[in-house]
Amino acid sequence: MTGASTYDLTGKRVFVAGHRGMVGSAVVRRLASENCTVLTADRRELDLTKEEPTLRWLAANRPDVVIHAAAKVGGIAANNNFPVDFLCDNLALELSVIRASHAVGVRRLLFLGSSCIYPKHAKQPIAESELLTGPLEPTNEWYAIAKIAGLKMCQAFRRQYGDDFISVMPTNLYGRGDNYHPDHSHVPAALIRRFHEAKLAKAPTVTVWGTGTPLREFLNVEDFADACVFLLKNYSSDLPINVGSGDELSIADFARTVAEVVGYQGELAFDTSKPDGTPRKLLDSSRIRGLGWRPNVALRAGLAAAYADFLKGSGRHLEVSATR
Ligand code: GFB
Repeated sequence: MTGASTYDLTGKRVFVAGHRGMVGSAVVRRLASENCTVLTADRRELDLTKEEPTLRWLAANRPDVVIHAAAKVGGIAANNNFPVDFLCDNLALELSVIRASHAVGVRRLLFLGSSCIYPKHAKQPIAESELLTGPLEPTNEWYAIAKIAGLKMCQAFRRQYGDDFISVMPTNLYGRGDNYHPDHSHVPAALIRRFHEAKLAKAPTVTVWGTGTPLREFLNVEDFADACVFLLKNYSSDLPINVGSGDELSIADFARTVAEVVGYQGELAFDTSKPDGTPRKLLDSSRIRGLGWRPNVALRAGLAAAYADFLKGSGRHLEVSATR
């Protein structure tokens, strides 16, 4: 069962929860080329972790579609250091947004998960069927448990009430609007910033966390936003669906690529006191490929665009952790 289905966004009201985050803002940009009305709520206007105000806001604004891109996110160190925030904030957001969406009769909801929902030693490339087949990676199990709960909520609402709620699992994302916090960001933003600062300081070495051996797959956020819109229009199933690029490389090779893009010519040093996280995380994206979607942005070109964005200062340089 592929989950192929068609839904027309023309004339629909689409609420993007978390529109200031890296993913939410990319989804808003992508939706601009659809013939729909995009709804957003400023964080000062609406706290999405609170169900009553969220319900009132949705009832007043009547979206047909909700894209739940609001989440507490961060890299391996942030996940490790703030387990309460990653577990509780994300659960609160899911309960509030998903239940309120059901209550006001939202027609379609797209929930964003993460590749870290899969077991640490999942079979590679990771098919959706690997979910809950083994223990999670300890550095991000709090976030993973919250995201698994979100996808289970979508399945539960679909089973009990027939709601058309779907879940999408992106691989590691990077791109415009990322969070460049030196300690709490994901590896692409962390290294763009570190290599840039080292280039300016003419520093002889740059430190990369861990052994450099973990393998990661990276997808540009503009491609991911395109996949989200594609799935809204073409996919309906209780099975989560993976979205990856197939661009897998070691963290050491990734760091060398970022250094080249930034123009840093010094040496790399690996700090093995820092965690590696899961050894490999390559998604099996054959289901979305089978529906006809393909990524467009090559890694080096995407990193060059992300670096240009960083230089413009449009990322979030100092926040403790990102979106919502
Ligand atoms: O991006 P990252 O934090 O995400 O780290 P995960 C990826 C790899 O890069 C790890 C290494 O092996 C890190 O040790 N790395 C090297 C660095 N230098 C750095 C650095 O300066 N900063 C960071 N952050 N990493 C996350 C989860 O895991 O994946 C999240 O913790 C989320 O919850 C995300 O699911 C997609 O791939 O390890």
